[in-house]
Amino acid sequence: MANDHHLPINPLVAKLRGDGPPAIGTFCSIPDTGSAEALGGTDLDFIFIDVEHGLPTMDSLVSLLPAISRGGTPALVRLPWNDPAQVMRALDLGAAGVIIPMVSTGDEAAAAAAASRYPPEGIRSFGQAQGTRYGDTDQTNRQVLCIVMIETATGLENLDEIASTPGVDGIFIGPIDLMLSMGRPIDFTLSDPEVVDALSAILDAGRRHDCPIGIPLFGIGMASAAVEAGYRFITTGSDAGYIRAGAAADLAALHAITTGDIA
Ligand code: 3PY
Ligand code: MG
Repeated sequence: MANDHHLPINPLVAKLRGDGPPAIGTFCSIPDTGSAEALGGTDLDFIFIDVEHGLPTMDSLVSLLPAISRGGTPALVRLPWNDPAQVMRALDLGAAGVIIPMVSTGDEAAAAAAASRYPPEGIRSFGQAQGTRYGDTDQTNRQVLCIVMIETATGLENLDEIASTPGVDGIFIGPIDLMLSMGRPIDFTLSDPEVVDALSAILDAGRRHDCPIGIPLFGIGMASAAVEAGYRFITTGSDAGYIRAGAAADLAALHAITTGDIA
């Protein structure tokens, strides 16, 4: 049975592959439909629902995904692990793609890609609610994104086999887990020379294998370097961070006024 509200395309697919500006996304780390709908109503290119480290759980997706898509913004779901059941569930609930943490080998990347695609390319099971979300199963296979994370020293060693795995649509770097795995101290400025080398190696592999590379920004000050480096998708901020920052900015202004400490 066909789904009667087919989506034409997932705009992120062309964005990742194109040569225009990188796609920009924000973390959804609060499982609330109101805040998710507010994020989805912006001009962001995607929302990154963080089921690995944020408050949303797999159960939250049933309400978060429709809330975000009301604004027309594609939502990618970062799953807690490379588990085919979770991949299929997130896609069935309406995710435009999945982000799989801690992928360290080509085989692990291939497993994630297979879970994201219906036969003959993969092993995704057909469900009537979303099975033909983008028209038919072939078209849906082309429209959902399977993005794997490189964030382990082993993943770095196996960079080429991961970046060249058929069905992998992009690599999102997890710089902090990568540092930990490389035995380096956590440094949110990403200026540790060993980490700088690792990031360039990933970008080079992306160019070699025509695989878009993405990275989270830990502060908007990192944005121009990231754009210049050639990242195809970047994340900035989070719902929780924007609430904190907005409240703090107003509070600071009001404190300045109430204490008379203004120019
Ligand atoms: C990391 O830095 O490890 C991440 O997963 C960022 O999202
Ligand atoms: Mg990580």
